[in-house]
Amino acid sequence: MKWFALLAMMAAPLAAQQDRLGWFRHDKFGMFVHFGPYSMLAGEWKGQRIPVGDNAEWIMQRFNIPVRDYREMAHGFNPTKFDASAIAKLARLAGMKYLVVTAKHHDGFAMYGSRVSQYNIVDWTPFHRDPVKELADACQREGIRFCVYYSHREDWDHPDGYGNHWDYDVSKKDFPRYLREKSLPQMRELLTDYGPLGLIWFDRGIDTREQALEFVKLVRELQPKCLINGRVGSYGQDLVGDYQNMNDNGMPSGGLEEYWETPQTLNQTWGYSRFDQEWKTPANVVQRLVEIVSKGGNYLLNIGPMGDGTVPPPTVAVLEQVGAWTQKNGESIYGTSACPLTDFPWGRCTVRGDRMYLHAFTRPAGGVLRLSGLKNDVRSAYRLAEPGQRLEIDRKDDVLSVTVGPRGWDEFDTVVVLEVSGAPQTDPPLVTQGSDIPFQLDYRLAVTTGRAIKRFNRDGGFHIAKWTGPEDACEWRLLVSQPGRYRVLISYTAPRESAGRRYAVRIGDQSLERAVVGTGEGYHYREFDLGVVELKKAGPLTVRVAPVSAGGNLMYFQHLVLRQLSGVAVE
Ligand code: FHN
Repeated sequence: MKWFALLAMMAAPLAAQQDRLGWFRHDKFGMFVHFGPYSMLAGEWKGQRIPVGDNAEWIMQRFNIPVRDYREMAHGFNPTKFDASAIAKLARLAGMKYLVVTAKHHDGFAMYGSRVSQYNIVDWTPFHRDPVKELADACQREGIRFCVYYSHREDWDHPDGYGNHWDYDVSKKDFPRYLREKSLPQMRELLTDYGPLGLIWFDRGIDTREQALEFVKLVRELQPKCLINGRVGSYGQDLVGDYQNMNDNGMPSGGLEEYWETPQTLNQTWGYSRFDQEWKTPANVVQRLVEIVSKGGNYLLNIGPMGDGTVPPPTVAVLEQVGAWTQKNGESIYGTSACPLTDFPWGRCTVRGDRMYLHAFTRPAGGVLRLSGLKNDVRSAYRLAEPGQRLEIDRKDDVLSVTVGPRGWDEFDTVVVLEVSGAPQTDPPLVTQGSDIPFQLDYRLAVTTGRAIKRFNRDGGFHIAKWTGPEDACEWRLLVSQPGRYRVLISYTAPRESAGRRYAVRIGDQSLERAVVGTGEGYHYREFDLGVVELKKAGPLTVRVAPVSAGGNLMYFQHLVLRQLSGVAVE
């Protein structure tokens, strides 16, 4: 085979994935709906309460409710006030563009008319309606992309599903049988009977990569355009789905180079709890949305309808106010991307082509927004709410000041548009030195080259991965102000297959070459001492880490530390 044919073959799945991701990257904001028989319990079982801060939809597991009793309770589930149109409309008004509903959560109860299991809302309850179908239709009417959540591993009802240790003998479980008899067939139903799905939201991972790939295969076969979230695969392994999920309510510190979404609650639980009244404010929701988008991700914000199907009034109130903001400021959110400039004292920034959207969460003294590090010329500035009114721009040295003035500030977030020459350009970050603080070179400050990529590690941490050859590297620019001898420490995790791979740490003109030490499965980072180098003079210095030769993934790199040694006698 010719090399270009091989290259094209390798690039094809990636291109298809990027194509599938198009709408998702654009839409940014989705509604998560956690709804099931647990909603009726509202956080309480026989006088025992789920504490606020804990997940009310986990009530069956938390109180080890026997399957028999939970099933009996579910017989009475009759959410007559469930109104799919109202929910889809609320999502649209809030500015949400996709909706993900729990078709089956960990309790094993199907919220749709499943033929695979009678334990579903149509056959098992007096309600006899199919909320998943009703939501699919309502979303279509409202122009919202319809998606389903499916708990593919965890199932506390099925004798072979994962998680129920109080009714079933765990040692006797036949997990492949659960997959064969329930999980995969139900997935097939959802992919067949509910029209085109935007995405399937799997949860809590699965034991092996092969099992995850069975779900991926089914989705690709039945709905090739449907996205698959990151949690389809086992935690602690590389991404099997189309994009990464942060951990629940997770907010990365920024700079990820893979597309991601963060699922977040509006109070402290996913399923409804009558005890949890800790609602986020509309300002907080808007600012989270902006922060997530400014870091290059999507915000999937949850609602938990009550047992009768009603959406809790505080949820409606918050989302309506969020909607008032998104309706006016949508241009600064949808279809935008992460901003290379971060860490402003007043807020955040999103980008679309040659426009930068400065989001001011607070009003700085004098009504002036200041930023530094932008290399482009700035053509004009105006508030998004008042495009005809140009704002005064001033540039001194590296600092750009935009005077917004005393009026026109938004309570949640004031958006100022900067029209600049071309896509915003900045210099790579310069790592400077404090007196006795070591250089801490992490993923955030690194500039990656080749295939090396900054990723979420699915345990809530971040690292650099996917570096397989010498051209895949990460680099930092340092400004040395204290020449001297420095101890070099590297922190990483490396599965068995990476052990023995050689890598080089180049610090100016000195190079340290070492072999990767295996650290086992999962992300338990370990620090290794690489020895001592001498930084001979003050001034700029480049540090680079890269594999020495081609092979599999080098390691999951966390950071490099350069710690100055005091005194003369070292090593
Ligand atoms: O266990 C679930 C939880 O109930 C909820 O569905 C969240 C949503 O992201 N996912 C799991 C925990 O990560």
